[in-house]
Amino acid sequence: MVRDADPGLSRTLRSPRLTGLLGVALAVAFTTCFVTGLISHLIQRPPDWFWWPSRPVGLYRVTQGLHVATGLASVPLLGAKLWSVYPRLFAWPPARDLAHAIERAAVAALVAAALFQLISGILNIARWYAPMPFFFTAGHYWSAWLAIGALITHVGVKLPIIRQALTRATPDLAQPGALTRRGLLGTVGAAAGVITLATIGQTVAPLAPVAVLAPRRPGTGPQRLPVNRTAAGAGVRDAAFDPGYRLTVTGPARTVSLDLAELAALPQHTVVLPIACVEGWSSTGTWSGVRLRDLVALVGADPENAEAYVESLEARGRYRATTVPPPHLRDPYTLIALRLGGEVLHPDHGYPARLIAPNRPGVLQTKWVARITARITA
Ligand SMILES: Nc1nc2c(c(=O)[nH]1)N[C@H]1C(S)=C(S)[C@@H](COP(=O)(O)O)O[C@H]1N2
Ligand SMILES: [Mo]
Repeated sequence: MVRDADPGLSRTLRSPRLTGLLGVALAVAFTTCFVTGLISHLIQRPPDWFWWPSRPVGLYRVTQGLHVATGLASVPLLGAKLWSVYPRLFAWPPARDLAHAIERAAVAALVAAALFQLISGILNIARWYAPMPFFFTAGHYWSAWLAIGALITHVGVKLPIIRQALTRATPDLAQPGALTRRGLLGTVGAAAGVITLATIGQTVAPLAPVAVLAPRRPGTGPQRLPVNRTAAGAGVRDAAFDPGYRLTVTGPARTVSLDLAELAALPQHTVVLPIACVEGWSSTGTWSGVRLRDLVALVGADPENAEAYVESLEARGRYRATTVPPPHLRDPYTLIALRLGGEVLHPDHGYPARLIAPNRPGVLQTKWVARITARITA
């Protein structure tokens, strides 16, 4: 027998059907979040079999926007789901038999992993790393596998109950004047809606004015673009403004070192592309500069079959270098940008030169580029 703190409320509201409906919403949100997160992970650490195109230019903006939005919307859903079953989470004795023990262990793992996912994700968006004594990306990634594994186990174990709860409508037995199941689901849905509306404007520009909970919004910051890491923060101010600055490009045939005048004398191109940060914000800019494929051709690599290792003036830091894979290197939209919105790049946006490529996470759009090494891949 389950003891309950508030039998009046819970006898009417808590039911397998309520838990089942919340569970379906949560499973959809979590699965979307998992798949989009996995895509983001694979783009950043591509195994040999993985291939990510350079078009459509804003695809990553959509997948990562969904990742963060579904994660945030899961907060009220998970809260309500836990509320709907919590007397049973503390049921005594802890296990009736071995099967029950395994089932409960899977639930414990699922709850722990899900909470860990949501909390670490939110801390990362808020850029509050102090409570995370581990590298966020690794912790968030590995616990995602734990969460999805536990979720699949949980759904498998509960399938008969889920099926019954979802096919057989049980009466909505509220006392007169009390909260009904429909009312509760409406409230949870509204909470998820408000959270989405208050944050989605970080990537859906027309909703930016109502994105009151978004740490970064499109159209804000120097040159109307949010800044991730500043030039001062990266310790590159002196190197960026050094008159001796050269962009060094190395390829199979030769190495060239180009000063700013020489870079400006090469054919210039303008593209409209977003920075789409893994943290869920994105903002479109109008970038001008030299095509990466032109630079690579200059040092004797065939741009159709090459990749480029792009390094920053930034001496240390996890995001000081990146590899541009063949689809992006080939793409005429991929630039070493010198200008943003018609002006010389702001120092915080990567002056004197930064990488901007279509359909790539912001974290791979290297700022303050100093060196490019082209390698033949075919
Ligand atoms: N060298 C270097 N480039 C970098 C970073 C960095 O830390 N160092 N941060 C990246 C991240 S996480 C993002 S989202 C984009 C943001 O570009 P912005 O600051 O011009 O908007 O820059 C990327 N380029
Ligand atoms: Mo980022």
